[in-house]
Amino acid sequence: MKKHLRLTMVVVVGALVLGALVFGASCSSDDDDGDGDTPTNGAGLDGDLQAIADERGFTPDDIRHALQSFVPPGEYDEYIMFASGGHSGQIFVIGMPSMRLLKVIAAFSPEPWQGFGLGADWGDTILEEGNAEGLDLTWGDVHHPALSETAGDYDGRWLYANDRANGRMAMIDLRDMRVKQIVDVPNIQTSHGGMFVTPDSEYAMISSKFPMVWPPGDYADVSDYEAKFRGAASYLALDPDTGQVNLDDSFQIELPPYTQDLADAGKLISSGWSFIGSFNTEMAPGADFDVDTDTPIGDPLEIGASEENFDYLHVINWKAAEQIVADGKTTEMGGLPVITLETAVAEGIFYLIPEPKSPHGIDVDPTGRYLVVSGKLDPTTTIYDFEKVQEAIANEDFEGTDPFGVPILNFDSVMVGQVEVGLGPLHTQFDSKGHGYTSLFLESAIAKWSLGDDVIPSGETAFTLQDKVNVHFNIGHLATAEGDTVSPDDNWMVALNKWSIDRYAPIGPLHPQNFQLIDIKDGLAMAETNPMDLVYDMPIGIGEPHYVQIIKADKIAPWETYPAGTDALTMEPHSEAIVSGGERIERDGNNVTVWMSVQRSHFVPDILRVTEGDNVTIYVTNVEQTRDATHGFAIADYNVQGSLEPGETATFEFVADKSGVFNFYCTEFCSALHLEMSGWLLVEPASVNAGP
Ligand code: CUK
Ligand code: CUA
Repeated sequence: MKKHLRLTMVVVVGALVLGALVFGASCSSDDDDGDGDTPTNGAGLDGDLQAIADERGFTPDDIRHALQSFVPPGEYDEYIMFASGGHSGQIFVIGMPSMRLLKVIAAFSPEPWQGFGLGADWGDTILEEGNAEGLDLTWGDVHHPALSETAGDYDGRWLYANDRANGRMAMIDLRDMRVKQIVDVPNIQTSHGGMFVTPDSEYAMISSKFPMVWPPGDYADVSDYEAKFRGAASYLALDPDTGQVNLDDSFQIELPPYTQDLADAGKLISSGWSFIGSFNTEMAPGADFDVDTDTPIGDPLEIGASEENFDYLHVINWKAAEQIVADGKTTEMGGLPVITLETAVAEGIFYLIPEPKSPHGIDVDPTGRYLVVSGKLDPTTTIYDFEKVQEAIANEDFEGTDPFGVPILNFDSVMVGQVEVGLGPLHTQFDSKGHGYTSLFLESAIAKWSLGDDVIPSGETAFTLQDKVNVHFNIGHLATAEGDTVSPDDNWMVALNKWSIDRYAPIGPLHPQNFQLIDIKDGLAMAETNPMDLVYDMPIGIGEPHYVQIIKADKIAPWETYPAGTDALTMEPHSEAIVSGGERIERDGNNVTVWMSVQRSHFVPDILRVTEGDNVTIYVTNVEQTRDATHGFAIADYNVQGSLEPGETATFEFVADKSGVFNFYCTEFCSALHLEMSGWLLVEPASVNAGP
């Protein structure tokens, strides 16, 4: 394996040097350096490099792709990709174009390395915050990460992500790339249309997926779906200084009991609006089961939900909704002001647009003008023009209302293009030159197509297919660099594939997910001269990522260490932080409090004596300010483990309910004497002190 890696490096590094020479001489087939070697595969290499390329069976394309994505040892990637971790409940931080995994951010699930949820206060506090009533939730299903924005551009401050399974959201501070908040969003049970951040990070949007009994907390049978179930669109207000969600300024809008799917926020001309796709506007609950005959009665959900040819794109004016909330025309539910469906219709802030059969993605182009939806069961991508949407609303150009009185805009009045992209279109991303890139799940491909005349390069025809590239396999989302901003970067795209058959060495029935890096440089040129080019495969063996956002690395300014004595939960000085020499132990009845320091290579104090049944609180400060000097604090047989970054103070609280002598140790190999970095927790049996 080592040899394999080294060879690759030699080929690639060498090729960089020689490639310049060879291309500089504008001659790739002759013997440039005069040493008598003759290139054999047309890659323009010579000497040892050619021999290595031949031995390893590299084609000229392989070598070119290696050069495109390779980042030399010690150098940084240009982009950081934040990938949802699916049912791992985490978020992955990946360098691009090298596709190196840099970090796993714990969010909804306990994570042992960072000690998230294993005894240290920051993780325990946050996980508890996200607990549904009476239940310790220990996982989430992260689908859509969303970076904070300023003027429609990623600003590198915060990251949000939804929990598809439990209707929650997490907020991550990019200064330390740790989760700071989990919110169990009121009035929704599951979530899918989120997170999406409005262009100036006013709100993080999240909507329900499956409608729930309304008002929440009541009980109703699914046969009462239409009458008793509702969805909700949530606009979670973000604190402009901390990025945290402030529920006091947040609100929701009641939605019909359709299954709301993906969502996106408007930008530039569509700023102040939001869009949510939906399916199952048939309101089919699924098939009941006859227990006498053991057969289903009626259609399964997938059939019932696919009867109609159109579902509805929800078009919501959140800017106008703010005023309705300010005017108090809301109903309080679950602690949030809710604009009822009736009010939303009466106030003219909610409209529907027919969208072809069982749509999935809704994506707003960088100009904010084009709204792109794709029907999973329709081989076309449909494009609406926001300007025409505004006209239709102003002219009341409706083709009726839905069963809840929501006006349905005339499809033909607002639709400006349909592109036949291929089978199973799901999601669309954009470059800055008027192109959409749509993932084709069934076809395992990406289609590149052109938007309207006002944004495409001259020479291209509006709303036509330009190019296709195969991916491997069953692509879900895709993302372009800076893709959800008002100015995408026109260079890289990542395909997020669900299946990876035959792409990697067999590792058993569970295969990795497959990220594929695709070159879309010079996105402005015609496809014949600049086709999309598949460059690199990256396996992901930790959950199922759904979506990623990709930001220029230099837009983020992460801390190198925490300022001395920082509470990672608040990013403020910890009230119990100490400096070296400030260590102490205090006892007050049954409560034992320890102020402990850690540094290479010792804990102070390193012997702790408590009595069985004591409430133990240990404030641990990593008193180092050296970058990367991380220590851990783990207690054997007590299920306690935490990671302490330089400068961090964390609190470990537990009841010493088990007597005995327990080793504690540093879990990071921090120094030459790391193995010596340990101590003892002596829990004296209660009876010893019980007295006569
Ligand atoms: S969804 Cu996963 S492939 Cu949750 Cu964004 Cu479309
Ligand atoms: Cu500190 Cu090992």
